[in-house]
Amino acid sequence: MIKRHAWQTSESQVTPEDVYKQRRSFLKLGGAAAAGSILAPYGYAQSWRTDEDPAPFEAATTYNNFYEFGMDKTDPAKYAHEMSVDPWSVKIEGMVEKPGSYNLEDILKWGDQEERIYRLRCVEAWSMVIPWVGYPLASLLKQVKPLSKAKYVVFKTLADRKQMRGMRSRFSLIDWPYIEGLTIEEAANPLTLLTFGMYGQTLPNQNGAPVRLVIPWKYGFKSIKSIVSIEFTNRQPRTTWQQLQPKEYGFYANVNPEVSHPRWSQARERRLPGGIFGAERIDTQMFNGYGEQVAHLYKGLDLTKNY
Ligand SMILES: Nc1nc2c(c(=O)[nH]1)N[C@H]1C(S)=C(S)[C@@H](COP(=O)(O)O)O[C@H]1N2
Ligand SMILES: [Mo]
Repeated sequence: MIKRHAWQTSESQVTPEDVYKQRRSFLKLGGAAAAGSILAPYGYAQSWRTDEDPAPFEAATTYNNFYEFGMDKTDPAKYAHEMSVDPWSVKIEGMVEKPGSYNLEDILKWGDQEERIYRLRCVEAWSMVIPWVGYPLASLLKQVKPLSKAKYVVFKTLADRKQMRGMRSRFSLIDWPYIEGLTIEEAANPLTLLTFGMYGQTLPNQNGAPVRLVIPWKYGFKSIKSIVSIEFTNRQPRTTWQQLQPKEYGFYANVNPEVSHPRWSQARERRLPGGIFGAERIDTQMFNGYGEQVAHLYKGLDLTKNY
């Protein structure tokens, strides 16, 4: 069975069609754990909450940020197929009991796959509701066993100019590879999802195949795609967006309607994809609405300074 939790965005917001139309290809994941639990049938309530409509599969897979493939929202859908994701392995490095290079097939088995329907709030002030499939990153931590001196986890995306045409662009300002990081406590929080699928199928390349993070209480740029390295360290890393603009993007990047981006307010967001009259504007919630699960992580921290 797919586990559900009270803090999830209501299951009624994803249509059975969206899930079942796409889910067959999830079988390609191969791992018995993955396929078995994903395909278990589950019910859908009929009540729809118009303020939290899920993005149709089409929208979530054609409006993307994945700068390795270009800066336009439509570039990843056009060019991410040029990346080969099979075979795939992830290096586990640094302050950890079981370092090594692990095949995706092995990593898939390290946790129970479940569906998580989360709001994704981009720092650019748009958001979508997306049904992801994965297991808590905490399950991976249990397998590889970080040493007690490890205080941070650093993630890196594949960086291959041959396969990623955005990297070859002369407009690219990023110092590749794309790097993200979390504190060990954030990494172990049950909301932090190591993600292999969406809408009941394997992740499309443009959404970060074959494995990415989804951290729903932080701005979308923390949810790093196509991960090839997970490193444990005692030093806070300089993340990609921090390196580019430290005054605009911090290490924590918790969704916070009260801390404006220097160039725009974060108080409201456009819920995509929107209808014929455009996207609805809604209030942004502290921690993207997940405060009950994560606010304790930031006790005593000044969130206006640690943005
Ligand atoms: N490697 C990598 N990961 C990335 C990005 C990127 O450019 N490169 N963009 C981030 C941003 S800004 C957002 S909003 C989300 C978008 O995820 P989605 O396209 O699956 O909705 O991915 C994040 N992960
Ligand atoms: Mo974003």
